[in-house]
Amino acid sequence: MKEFATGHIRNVALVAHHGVGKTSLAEAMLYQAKATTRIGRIADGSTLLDHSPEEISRQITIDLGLAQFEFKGHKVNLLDTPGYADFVGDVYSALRVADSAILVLRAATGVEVGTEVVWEVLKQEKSPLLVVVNMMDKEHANFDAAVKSCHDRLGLNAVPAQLPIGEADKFHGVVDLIENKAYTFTGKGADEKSSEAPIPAEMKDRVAKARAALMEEAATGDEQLMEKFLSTGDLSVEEIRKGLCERVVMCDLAPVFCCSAALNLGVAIPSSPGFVGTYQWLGVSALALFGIGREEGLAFAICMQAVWYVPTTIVGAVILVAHAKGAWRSGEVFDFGSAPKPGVRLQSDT
Ligand SMILES: Nc1nc2c(ncn2[C@@H]2O[C@H](COP(=O)(O)OP(=O)(O)O)[C@@H](O)[C@H]2O)c(=O)[nH]1
Ligand SMILES: [Mg+2]
Repeated sequence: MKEFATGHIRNVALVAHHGVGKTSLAEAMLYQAKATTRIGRIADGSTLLDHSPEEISRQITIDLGLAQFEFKGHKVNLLDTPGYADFVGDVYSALRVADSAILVLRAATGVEVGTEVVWEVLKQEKSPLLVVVNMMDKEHANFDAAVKSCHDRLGLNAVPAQLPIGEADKFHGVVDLIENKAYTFTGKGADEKSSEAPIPAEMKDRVAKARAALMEEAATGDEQLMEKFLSTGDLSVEEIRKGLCERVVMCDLAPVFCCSAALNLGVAIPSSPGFVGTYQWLGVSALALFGIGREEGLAFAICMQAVWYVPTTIVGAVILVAHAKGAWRSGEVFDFGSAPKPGVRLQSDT
């Protein structure tokens, strides 16, 4: 197996209420990254992650699963957690070793009871996170209401980094607010193709307003950026990324994206960075990766790494190695299910 330096490994946990599409999103990301040649479907019991007989018959995730893929020279370990409160222990395990989290919401309901449960764990573990509003294709999908529910019910500073083009059966594209570009979809699933398109005329005002809000949020943590934003009303794409990175790392802000995981719509868009699963690059190590590796960015990243990420990464690596003994299966998907819980195994190993 190809080896990656620690700095090129990302551990990302998918967390949410049950049934909102975490496993489907993981499957679509694995497909987009070419880690698999087909998109597994929950209904067919053909997913890489929900593979035990009980998970297939119940169509739910029961055990914490780990899948990996390579993206832009980085190895991404995705930790797919179960959504039922009975299994919340696995959410703790995942977030303890993850660098960052993707909080998935259902577009029609926004924050749900299970979201509130995982939110408590996210706060406790101080996980930098992004939000993905999934199921944008479903009836009653309402992106704005889902974002609002993050503010109202979680007190989370959720800031759109994308806007959907159309909702429910009209969902057919996204506007990337960072790059100020629009993408529309043709086809779905394995046939999905995104291509750049003009921002729809009827969305221009809304996009301008949302982008200004995003820029203001990006500028808020950085004096120089704020000065530039106040004097010119504008920031470059790199400056927006830099400002967002710093605030995401400090858990001050969660950028919000949207997609339809089961249909593989919006999971990846052609321009960089595009791939929702790797938007955790907005996290600490992203400072270098996103080409904003200026001296101050790197110094900040190194400080954060030393204070927090090095100890947690080491602990995470030890736990993963302890559990992985003999458990890697074909398809490079690792199942925690049959292994003892982290800590127990770790103790007996030492
Ligand atoms: N229409 C639609 N269905 C979805 C989407 N994402 C997931 N689903 C379906 O919702 C159900 C639950 O999905 P799953 O990935 O198991 O959710 P999890 O419990 O959060 O892992 C499955 O039947 C999926 O096919 C989506 O974006 N659109
Ligand atoms: Mg699942």
